[in-house]
Amino acid sequence: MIEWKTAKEYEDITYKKSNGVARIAFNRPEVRNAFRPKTTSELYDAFYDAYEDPSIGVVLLSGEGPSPKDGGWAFCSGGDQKARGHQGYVGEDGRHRLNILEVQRLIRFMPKVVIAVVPGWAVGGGHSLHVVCDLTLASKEHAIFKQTDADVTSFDGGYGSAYLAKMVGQKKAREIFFLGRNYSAQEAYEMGMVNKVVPHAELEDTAYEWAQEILAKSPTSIRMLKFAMNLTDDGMVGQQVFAGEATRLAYMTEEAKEGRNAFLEKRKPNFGDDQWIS
Ligand code: S0N
Repeated sequence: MIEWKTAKEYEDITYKKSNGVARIAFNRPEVRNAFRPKTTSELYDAFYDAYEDPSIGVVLLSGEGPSPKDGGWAFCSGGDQKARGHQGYVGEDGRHRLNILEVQRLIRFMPKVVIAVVPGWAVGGGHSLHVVCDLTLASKEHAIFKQTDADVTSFDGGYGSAYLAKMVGQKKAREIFFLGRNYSAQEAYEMGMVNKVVPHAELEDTAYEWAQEILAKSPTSIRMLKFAMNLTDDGMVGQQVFAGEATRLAYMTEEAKEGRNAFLEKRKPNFGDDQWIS
């Protein structure tokens, strides 16, 4: 039994923590967990908290359910089409935004593992979110993967499509986007975009177990490996993020302490002899 503690109250999402794991879940099951600008702002806020909290090493992204209307399960059905205006999604302040892309970038660039825990529909921008997560676990009975972007003229030409193609291959990615069919958890697993198909009743416990296994590993290794695997697909930004971690490691050396201290003490640094190792 996982003892989740609510980390912060929100309207459109739930946010909990337990033993090094954060759980963020869409909480609009009556619209298949579609995101409106408020949902996205809350998601960003919760992800940023998990990003900054040194006790958190793994984040689970999921969807609450079932729907009170019809009992259906969803991870996320993408942008709320009722909130869609002519330049993006319109919030209570009347402004148009495409701020789900900022959430995607935070998931991609946070030095922690993010697992998509898919209890039902993963559709449109919801499908893209599972693609950008590091790992995906899916409900055997209820998860369905589907891309409707080309049906509603609201398409993700970034990670959601181009990175998906790296994951499942060009032909399959084009089929997913051009035909917009439904794929079961097992089909998604066979394509290489799901790590494990899990009986629905065991989904959350399995995700938590995977998180605990990861938390037992070396944190530095995990973040260097995540950023190393991102690097070639993320260009100069990938290099920047990976190099930031290299700088962090350099800060931990005697050499770096000497460089800082020499500046503060207004003297020439002495980095010592025999430091030019091969
Ligand atoms: C999810 C689907 C397949 C489920 O079908 P099912 O089980 O038959 O249920 P429904 O009866 O259709 O739905 C139940 C209720 O939920 C509402 N609803 C479902 N999805 C949405 C939605 N996305 N927006 C608003 N409402 C939704 C239904 O209306 C219904 O309500 P009632 O009972 O009141 O009628 C099926 O529902 C479906 O196909 N949904 C639409 C999926 C979709 O087209 N999503 C949008 C796709 N595009 C994106 O997500 C944007 C991409 C993106 O993220 C992006 C990319 C680049 C730049 C920016 C962005 C960005 O968005 O910011």
